Order: sequence, then structure tokens, then C-alpha cells
Amino acid sequence: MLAIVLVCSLAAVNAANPPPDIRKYMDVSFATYDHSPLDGLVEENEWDATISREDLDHDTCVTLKEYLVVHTCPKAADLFRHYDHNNDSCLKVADMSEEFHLIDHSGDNVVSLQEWEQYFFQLTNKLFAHLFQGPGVGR
Ligand SMILES: *[C@@H]1O[C@H](CO)[C@@H](O)[C@H](O)[C@H]1NC(C)=O
Ligand SMILES: [Ca+2]
Ligand SMILES: [Ca+2]
Ligand SMILES: [Ca+2]
Repeated sequence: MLAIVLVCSLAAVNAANPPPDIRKYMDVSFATYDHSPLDGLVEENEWDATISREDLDHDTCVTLKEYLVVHTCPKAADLFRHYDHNNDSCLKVADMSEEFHLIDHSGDNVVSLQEWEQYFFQLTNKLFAHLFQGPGVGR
């Protein structure tokens, strides 16, 4: 999932040197999802389609193993667990759908750029808080 790649690359960038233009990374990511239709919104079909790309053996379940083939950032396993809403160790369309409705804050079944930025900025902060703070701070 590109969003996860995005979160990973943001963490890498932030750990070294917090950039003033996080929003630019978010916007590039959003644009790569928004293609069918290209309408300035991310629809659920655009979001859910990431599952079929990552399901390497096409059994409808993206396992942690498959996931780690595609995503090699240090927090990839934590991100996998974040997306696996029903804790069955499989990322499925149902997990992605649940995640989509979290991102869709207004509940109108489409994700605007503003909702996207807000959600992934919060998710990045939540998952990588200790990297932002540096060693010895907090837990
Ligand atoms: C999945 O696990 C998380 C963390 O352990 C927990 O908060 C959540 O309630 C669990 N969800 C389900 C559907 O079991
Ligand atoms: Ca779209
Ligand atoms: Ca699979
Ligand atoms: Ca699952």
C-alpha cells in the first residue's frame, strides 16, 4: 500500500530532519491513488485496490510475510497490525474498507485531500512518535 510506504518514508525523513513540507508528501501520495476516476477525491475502489497488488499469491489474504516483501521500513510490522482491524493476521478488503471509513472523517464515502492529510499526519505521529522525540525521551 502506498500510504504505508508514504508513512515509512515520512518517518525516515523525519527521524533525520523534520521537513516543513510533509503536506507535499501527502499530496503526492493522494494523487497516485486518485485515478479511476480522476476527480480530486479518493473513492473506496481506488483505496481497496491496493490489496490485490500486494496479495502476491492471490489468495485474498495479504499476510505479514507478503507485506514485508513489499515494505521493508523498520515499522512495517506495526503498520501491518494497524491495518489489520480484525486481528486475523490477514489484510483483506474488509480491513481496507474499515480503514477507508476512518480516513473518511465526514462520512460521505469519499476521501478529500484535507481528510487524507489530516489522517495520515495523525497516523504518522502516532506510529513514529518515539522517532520524532529521539532516544531517551518519553518511553
Ligand atoms: C485487535 O487488537 C487490538 C490491540 O491488541 C485491540 O485493541 C482490538 O480491540 C482488537 N480488535 C479485534 C476486532 O479483536
Ligand atoms: Ca478518484
Ligand atoms: Ca496472500
Ligand atoms: Ca484482517
